[in-house]
Amino acid sequence: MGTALTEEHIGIYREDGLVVSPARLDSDTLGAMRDALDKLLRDNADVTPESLICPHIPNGARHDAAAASRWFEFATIPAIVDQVSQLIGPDVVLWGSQVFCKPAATGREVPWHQDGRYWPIRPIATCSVWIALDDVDAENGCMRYLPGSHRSGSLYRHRHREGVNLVLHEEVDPATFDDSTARDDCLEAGQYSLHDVFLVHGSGPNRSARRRAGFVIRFLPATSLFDRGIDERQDQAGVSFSFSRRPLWLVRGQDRAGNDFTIGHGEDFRLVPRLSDDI
Ligand SMILES: O=C(O)CCC(=O)C(=O)O
Repeated sequence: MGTALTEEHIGIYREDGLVVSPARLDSDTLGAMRDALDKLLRDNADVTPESLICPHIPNGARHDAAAASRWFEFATIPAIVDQVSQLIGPDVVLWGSQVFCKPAATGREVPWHQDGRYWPIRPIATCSVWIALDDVDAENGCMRYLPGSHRSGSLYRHRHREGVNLVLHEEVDPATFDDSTARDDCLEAGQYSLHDVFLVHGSGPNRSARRRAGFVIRFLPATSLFDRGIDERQDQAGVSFSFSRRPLWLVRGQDRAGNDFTIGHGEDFRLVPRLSDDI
């Protein structure tokens, strides 16, 4: 760890919308994350593993403060936050995280989408860090992306798509883009990539005999507002939630947009799918 992004990496991020970090997790940290993942999966065996939302936040008895604080440590690894601030500026807010774990053979598809379609952040801005907890490649459903699709800084038309084998139900209308330039974000366990909020990306189902797990950390520049007034309910693989009580942490610099860092802290937090959940 500890390797800063070079000008070349930053250039790739600006040009393509995604860059693989030159750093990787050391083996102790990777081992600790994989152990934490095993526990998370055991404790939430009734929740779709493709959509384990915000393990860095306590979730009552089944995901207590001790378990959450491990994930919070993972979500705020200083070398990773340093790289994020190289990309989005000195004022950085941790606002979300998610485990996308696709079991062998049955793991679901994530349709082509832009993250900005889903989130109440204005102006829309986020850098997501996708950490591979397993080796991920085309066979086990690694993330795929359309290089440069973020550059317009706008959202493409999305359409609703039904299906039990989908993690998300909004996808970029296939008529609006050409996926012939798609690239696979192949990573070894412990490597990670960083991607822009407007990047068109998704992933295929896991048809292999290997699990495909990733831990994603979401950061916004503190020049954007996490706007709790935009309270659209979200539905991911059967997990329904809203963002209204989501706790935020300022992890670098100063807030410049009037974000509220008190809401949601120290409250019970539920990961299980219940329509009344506010996470
Ligand atoms: O893990 C995946 O396949 C999708 C991840 C994703 O959409 C994201 O991190 O924004």
